[in-house]
Amino acid sequence: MKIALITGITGQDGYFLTKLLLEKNYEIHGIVRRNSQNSLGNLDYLTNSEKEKLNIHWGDITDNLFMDSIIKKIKPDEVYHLAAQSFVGFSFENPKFTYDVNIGGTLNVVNAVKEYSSDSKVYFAATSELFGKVQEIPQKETTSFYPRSPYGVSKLAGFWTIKNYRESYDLFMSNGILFNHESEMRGPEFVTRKITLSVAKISKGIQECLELGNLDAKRDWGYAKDYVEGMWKILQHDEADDFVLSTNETYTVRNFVELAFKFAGINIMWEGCGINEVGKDSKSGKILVKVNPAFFRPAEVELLIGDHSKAKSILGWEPKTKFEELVEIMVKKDLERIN
Ligand code: NAP
Ligand code: G4F
Repeated sequence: MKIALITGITGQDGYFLTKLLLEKNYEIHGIVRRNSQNSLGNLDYLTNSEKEKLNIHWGDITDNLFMDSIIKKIKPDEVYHLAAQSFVGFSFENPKFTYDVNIGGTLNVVNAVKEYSSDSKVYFAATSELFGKVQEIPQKETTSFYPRSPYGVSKLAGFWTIKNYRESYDLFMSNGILFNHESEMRGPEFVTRKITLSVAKISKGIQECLELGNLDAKRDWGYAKDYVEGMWKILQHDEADDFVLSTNETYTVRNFVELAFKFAGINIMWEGCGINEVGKDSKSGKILVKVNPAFFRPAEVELLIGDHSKAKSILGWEPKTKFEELVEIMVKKDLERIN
């Protein structure tokens, strides 16, 4: 039985990766930060029998003594390092905290592996935010990086730490440069889930309006369940390397809003421009979407569109879920939850 350690197991990807590795019969260890409710986050959506199979270790990746002792004790075959302060908007307000977790925490993970379990394979959750102000369209492994936020800069340090440890100490450490991937388990502050939750509430009459920032930002949005399969494939490959995982399609926030309302039976009509633009219910004329500059970012990533051909040819990985299906899954689940 293979042993896996997942940092960030309570997050969106942690949930789907746990389900995948349970299916593959792994012994799973997960790191969970202590919180006052003893909450296991998204893991609470697992069945009791799934939960009973997990080995939870309470601790924080910024604690190097904790990371050393865990790695020394478990000696995992595979480490999926997903834990991070992952919200770009928050990173502008809390850059130091973001650097401490995303850079310091990553260093603790890889250094513990180097010192105490050098046969472990490590997956690092890098990101399309590395491309930021894009230098090439579409973005692939060879595209130059230009991060646009403290989050992006912190992940760039993580990316190079992985590469540097791989080259310096002959360790199996790989970067997954993943484009946005969403799901019904996505945190409510990310734009996709914010939209689908609001659409569900608005359609049930318990929310008046959805306030958003930049409606024209373009993202390459896939389904998280498909992407954790790619993470696993990256660690099954016979050599450590860096891979882009993406859908190779891009849509605006505005497209996401229109489609999400459509799945709730509402047709959105846009009027006005800039911060005065509004989205109205085409039947009733009621304003359902407004622009609120509080959600603009000091520096924006305007366009992301990936090229996953390396992952396709080397790993045989391809996303299965199309944009429309993703939006439908998320809206349906939020309608179900609100009901
Ligand atoms: P997420 O839902 O925000 O999950 C982040 C996880 O990290 C949570 O389990 C969180 O625990 C944990 N964590 C944060 N700080 C920690 C600390 N100091 N010690 C221990 N655990 C800590 O993120 P996600 O969407 O699953 O993404 C997983 C990873 O992929 C992240 O590194 C993210 O930056 C990266 N990524 C995500 C995407 C995407 O589109 N989803 C794309 C590219 C890269 P709590 O539950 O206690 O907060
Ligand atoms: O959903 P977002 O907050 O995701 P963002 O910034 O693309 O970051 C996510 O994907 C990255 C991969 O590229 C990950 F590395 C990262 O951890 C995270 O998972 O914002 C998406 C876009 C942005 O352009 C933002 O300005 O939506 C725009 N937006 C417009 N109104 C909004 C809002 N974003 C949020 N969160 N809230 C709004 O009201």
